[in-house]
Amino acid sequence: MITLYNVPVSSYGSKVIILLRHKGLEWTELPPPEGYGSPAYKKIIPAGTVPAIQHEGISLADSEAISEYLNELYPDPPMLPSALVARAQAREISRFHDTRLEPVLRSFFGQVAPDQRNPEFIAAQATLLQDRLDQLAVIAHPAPFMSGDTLGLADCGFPASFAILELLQTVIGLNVTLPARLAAYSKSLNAHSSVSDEVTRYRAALIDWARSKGADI
Ligand SMILES: N[C@@H](CCC(=O)N[C@@H](CS)C(=O)NCC(=O)O)C(=O)O
Repeated sequence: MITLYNVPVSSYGSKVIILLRHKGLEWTELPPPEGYGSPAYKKIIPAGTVPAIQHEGISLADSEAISEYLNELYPDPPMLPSALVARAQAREISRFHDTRLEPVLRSFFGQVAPDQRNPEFIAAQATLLQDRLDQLAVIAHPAPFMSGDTLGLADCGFPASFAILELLQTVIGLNVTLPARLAAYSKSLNAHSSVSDEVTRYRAALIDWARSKGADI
C-alpha cells in the first residue's frame, strides 16, 4: 500500500495523484502530522515537504523522485519514452515545469489576499511568467501530450499549474496569456480520463484557499 502525504492545494501533490490515477494504483492520503515542515512530520519525512510517500518501508519526498520511482516499480502503462532522446526531452520539460515555471506561479500566492497586493511586484512577475511560458512553447511540441499520444511523466505537473494560472487571471487580473500551443495542450490534458477528475478537485481546493484569503471569487 502507498501512503501519500499531501495537502489539498499542493500542485506537486496533484502531479503525483495524476500519475497514481493513470497507473491505476491504490493509495491512502494523509495530511502531514502537525503540517508540513513540522518536527512531527520531519520524523517521518526528513525533508518536511509534501508530497511524500511511504511504501514498503521506504520514505520518499519530491514529486519527481516519487514519479520516477513509481514509474519504474509499476511500469504499466509506461510514462517515460523508451527512446533515449525522447526520454531526456521529457525530463527536460518536467524539470522546466518544476524549476522554472512553478516557482514563478508560486511567487503570486502572497498577492491573492486583496490587502496584500503589490502592483509593481505583480507586473514584474507577470513579465517573467510570460517569458517562461513563451520559452516552454518553444521547447515543447505537445502532440497532444508532451511525449506524444499517451500521457507521460512530463505532463503530470501541468494541469495544476495551468489551474493556478487561471485562478490568478481571475482573482488578481494577471495579465499573462497562455501561448496558443500550450492552450491547446491544456485542453487535451484536462479532457484526459486520468486528469479530469483530479483537475476538478484541484480547482475547487484552489478556490476554497483563495476565498480563505479574502479573494472575491
Ligand atoms: N520539489 C518539491 C517541491 C515540493 C514543495 O515545495 N512542496 C511545498 C508545498 S506545495 C512544501 O512542502 N513546502 C514546505 C517547505 O518548503 O518546507 C516536489 O516536487 O515535491
